[in-house]
Amino acid sequence: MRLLVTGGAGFIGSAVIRQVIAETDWSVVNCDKLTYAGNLESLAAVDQNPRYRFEKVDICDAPEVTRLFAEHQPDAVMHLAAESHVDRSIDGPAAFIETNVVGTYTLLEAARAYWKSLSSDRQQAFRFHHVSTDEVYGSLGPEGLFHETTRYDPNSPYSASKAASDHLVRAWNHTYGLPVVVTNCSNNYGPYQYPEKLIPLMIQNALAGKPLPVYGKGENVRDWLFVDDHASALRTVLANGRVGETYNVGGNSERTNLQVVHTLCALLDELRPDSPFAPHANLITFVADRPGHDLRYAIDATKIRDELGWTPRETFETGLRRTIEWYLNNQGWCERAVAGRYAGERLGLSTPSKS
Ligand code: NAD
Ligand code: TDX
Repeated sequence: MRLLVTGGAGFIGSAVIRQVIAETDWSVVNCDKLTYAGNLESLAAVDQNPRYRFEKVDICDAPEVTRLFAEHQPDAVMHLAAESHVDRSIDGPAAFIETNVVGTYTLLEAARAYWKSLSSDRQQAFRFHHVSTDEVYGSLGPEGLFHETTRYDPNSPYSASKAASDHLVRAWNHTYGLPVVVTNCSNNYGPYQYPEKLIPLMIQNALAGKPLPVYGKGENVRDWLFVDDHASALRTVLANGRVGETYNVGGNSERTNLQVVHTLCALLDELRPDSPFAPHANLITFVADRPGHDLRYAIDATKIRDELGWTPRETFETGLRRTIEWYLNNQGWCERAVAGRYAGERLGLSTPSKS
């Protein structure tokens, strides 16, 4: 099996590639533009492996994407390349429209032309796997779960751009017969996540004794999934998912943001008892809310469990401990990831668009 992964230098894509190289005999081509979020250091464990190749390509670059298909002859595409941070989408939506919508369209068109050129056996076996988010379903109240049939209701520029891309993928299946599968996953956490997202930002700030900025009252709920569990779900759907279907992926781990930050602070107190900043919960600071902040996400992952036998391995507590230990042991990765790019400043307060 030859797999073309887009966005493989990012948080989830690199987890997928490390897992695929370690646990299968597949070959992987990683197509990534290397934006601020792309980091080849996250692939150090595989970059000498003969089954791994890196191509620095922007998915919006149609001739280059066409070349990738011709040159590497993939049996499947797993599409993760995206602008992924909600706060950045509020400050500057253009890059989100460009990569998430136009980029997905460009990739679909190149995939379709390539797929049409394959023998009928290879056409049947081919898969275009689009990796998406639960945020396309909008916001839940205190009750209920997102199902695969939940109406799309995206609220942020990020989630609207992902919803648009989901619709394009669905249409390329319906109209052209391209064999697609789609997954919509809840919030991931784990090693190698860019320190702009809640959990790694809080870890980095706590270690530096900086305030831990909780938006609003910290009552918003997310359904957390350890990144390696997401990677295994993606492999499961790619291998066994039914063409044209959507699978929701979630961790059955709903927590308010305030619960997440308190749990994280308690673990840091335990792992760094001599820190001058312990108890770290004293650093918690309530700050202005995110504009349009979705209240609650929660996934019904019954379909992927019952049809494909996937369930997560980590609980939130075991996964968070592993994550914090990884960040404590990999401060160099964090420092290099943000150097000259991001100083931990507040994003997403709708300051004038940089685009
Ligand atoms: P990330 O921001 O860590 O990584 C994105 C990667 O895509 C980076 O390596 C970046 O360089 C690359 N990229 C961006 N624009 C590109 C372009 N035009 N061409 C080629 N490469 C480009 O994101 P992530 O958290 O790993 O998310 C990966 C995917 O999973 C995204 O599609 C995201 O919407 C989806 N997702 C993320 C989460 C989450 O909690 N992080 C949850 C559900 C779904
Ligand atoms: O400093 C912060 N303080 C805070 O209270 C940050 C960065 C976030 N938050 C809140 C906002 C959210 O309610 O924490 C929650 C999680 O925020 P993010 O880490 O920015 O994630 P979220 O907005 O939920 O989106 C994530 O999950 C779904 C990913 O970034 C998306 O790519 C994915 O699709």
